[in-house]
Amino acid sequence: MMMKPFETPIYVTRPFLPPLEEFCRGLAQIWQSRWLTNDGPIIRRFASELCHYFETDNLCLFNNGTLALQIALQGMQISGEVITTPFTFVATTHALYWNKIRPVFVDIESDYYTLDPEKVEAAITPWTTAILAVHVYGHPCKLKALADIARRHNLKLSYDAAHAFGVKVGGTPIGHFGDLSMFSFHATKLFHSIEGGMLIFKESGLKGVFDYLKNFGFKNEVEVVMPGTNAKMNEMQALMGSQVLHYLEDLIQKRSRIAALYRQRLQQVPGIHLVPTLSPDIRYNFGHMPIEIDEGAFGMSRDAVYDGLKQWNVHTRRYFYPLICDYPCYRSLSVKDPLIVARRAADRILTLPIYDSLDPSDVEIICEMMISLQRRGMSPSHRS
Ligand code: T4K
Repeated sequence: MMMKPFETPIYVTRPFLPPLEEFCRGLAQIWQSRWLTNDGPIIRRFASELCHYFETDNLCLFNNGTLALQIALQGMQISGEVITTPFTFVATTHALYWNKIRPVFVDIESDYYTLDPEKVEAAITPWTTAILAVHVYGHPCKLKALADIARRHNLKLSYDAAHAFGVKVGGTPIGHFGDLSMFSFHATKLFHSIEGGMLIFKESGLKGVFDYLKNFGFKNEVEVVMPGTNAKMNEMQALMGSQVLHYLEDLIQKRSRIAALYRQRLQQVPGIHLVPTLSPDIRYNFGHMPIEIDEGAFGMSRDAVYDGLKQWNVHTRRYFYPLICDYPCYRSLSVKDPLIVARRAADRILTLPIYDSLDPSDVEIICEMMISLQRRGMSPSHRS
């Protein structure tokens, strides 16, 4: 079958937007109050909605996830070496770098691409102070094993939960695990506030520290108690977040149907490897749709599929290629672990379009396109 390109681009994601009239009603309140930022009424309401959603008071909002994580590390006084994953968005490592912490990259496990606890334990040195693990694609890390290592070695355990809003394990929101979790509310996320970030943490004493650090260290008009920065969320962001929150369950449901359709259409395709079904006690958020392409069995490389789909106006992404340790700014770090699984994942994973408004018939076409690419890849003329 001859495939025709989509007339309008299909992106890896599109942000959900609440009905415009609903957002305008919120904007009218902002116009009336003339309170735009610095702990205004909407951000306070948004924070309390999130406290309710996450069943905690230990929560702090920021203008983006990267600064939230930087401030988290600073506020917890993490230093020395931190064991982390190279298979993540670059901001995870940048947050360590900005705190003058040495990232120690270790490998991931092959099912869900999260940190491999055995590799973590093997990498501990006298300088190790913490583990920074990532619930990549919203897949929960090996929570119990990591908690056990952290406890035995007296290390802080922090999670980059940028992808994991809405994920629960055994009914417990994912932010409750470890000492601290950072969530990103960027426009490309399932849950967003245009830009935004959040920390959830165990130790209630950290709230005051994080509040100072995100607001220049101001205690009052004349006292600055620490050298903070400016990482405050504003009222427009909070308004968007507060409204998107009301639609969250519906968004997850819609995405779960898209993911099921992809799985059904792609599971029999030779050379396409789907993420194993998550354990039934995990409530997943379907934030991403990663697949692995095994070049030998599929007949075409992941990059060729990426290029082929692009010609048909389907813009997939190679989250997360290259590995962070291969970026020039981190290449000088010595990496002892051969990172076999992470390298394979970075070379093979393609993240397919998934968002609430993606038309199921377009998902069918995207799958047909991949199958058509495979036929082309298998043909002798393409191979020669
Ligand atoms: N830790 C992890 C594990 C993360 O993944 C991230 C962020 C962070 C930390 C840091 O959190 P933040 O500081 O960002 O809160 C995107 C996002 O910018 C980034 O937030 C995200 N991770 C990362 C995985 O993806 P890009 O450069 O791939 O995004 P971009 O602009 O190419 O957007 C992807 C597609 O989304 C576009 O092709 C079209 C669509 N799109 C995008 C935007 C911004 C829209 O339709 N509308 C939009 O407004 O980084």
